[in-house]
Amino acid sequence: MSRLVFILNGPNLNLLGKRQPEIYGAETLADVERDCAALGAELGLEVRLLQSNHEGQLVDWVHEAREAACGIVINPAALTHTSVALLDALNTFEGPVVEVHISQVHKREAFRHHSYVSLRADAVIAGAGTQGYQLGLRRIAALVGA
Ligand code: DHK
Repeated sequence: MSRLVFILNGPNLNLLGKRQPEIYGAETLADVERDCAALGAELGLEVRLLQSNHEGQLVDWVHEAREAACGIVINPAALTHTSVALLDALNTFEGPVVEVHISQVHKREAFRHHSYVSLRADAVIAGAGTQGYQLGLRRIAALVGA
């Protein structure tokens, strides 16, 4: 079995650390990548962190994950609330999927309360800050028996 976990990130998360730090915190996506790589090494998992502002690119990465990855941690960002295409792509992936939101979306605007991706996700983590990615990785490890 593959030991690779894809950590996928949607629109605007390239600005993590600079964008609304009062909501999303001061850590950057590079910090998230470093921390997840270190945790992955402990858990015996390799991680590949990817970010795109484009829905189709995220769909393509989910298709790649079908061949390459044992699990997916995904923060779809705004696509959470809009993207049937991403949901359909994730429905073609056989391994575990954990959905992560840095902020506690249920304390925010009503339009953030609905997630298409949650119809597929095996676990959903919201409001744990960037630590949510590591929690997601630990859950993938448990589900794949790493
Ligand atoms: C990130 C975003 O960019 C928003 O569009 C989502 C999510 C919430 C987050 O909390 O990580 O609504």
